[in-house]
Amino acid sequence: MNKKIYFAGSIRGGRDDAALYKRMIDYIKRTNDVLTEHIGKSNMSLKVQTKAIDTHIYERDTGWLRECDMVIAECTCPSLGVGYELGYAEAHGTPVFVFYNKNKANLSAMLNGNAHFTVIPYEVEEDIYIWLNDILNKDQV
Ligand code: 6IA
Repeated sequence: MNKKIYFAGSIRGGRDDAALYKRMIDYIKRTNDVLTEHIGKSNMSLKVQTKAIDTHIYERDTGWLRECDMVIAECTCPSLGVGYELGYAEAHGTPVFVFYNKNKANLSAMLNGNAHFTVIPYEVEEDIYIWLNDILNKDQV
């Protein structure tokens, strides 16, 4: 059965890795459902920032976080929103997998030191897909 994956990646924290998010999302989508496909979009407008729109985003995203089977996050680019989402997933007992490029980022101790999170430091992008295969094929998740 297809799993529902919540992919988390930086938006207002910075879009330097947007193309990488898209490649990861496309890879996951080959075998599973990604609830947050928009994270990889290159044309996302960051300027619109009204309270009403943000309330809608918060309500929709936390709903998806409650219904997903697992969270997969790319955390090389630090993001307040992603950090919040990971804590929210942990509070709901949802498995969380955190990827980061160890040559580019110094991961927060609040993620790296958290026993609930599976933290996956990588050096080259190809390694991500090997790990994704492993994670997505685990029966117990
Ligand atoms: O603090 P950040 O913006 O970097 O937080 C990124 C995380 O929060 C992502 O993993 C998303 O799941 C969630 N998130 C933040 N902004 C949005 C968003 N904005 N749409 C969906 N999820 C979001 C839409 C564009 C907006 C400027 C109108």
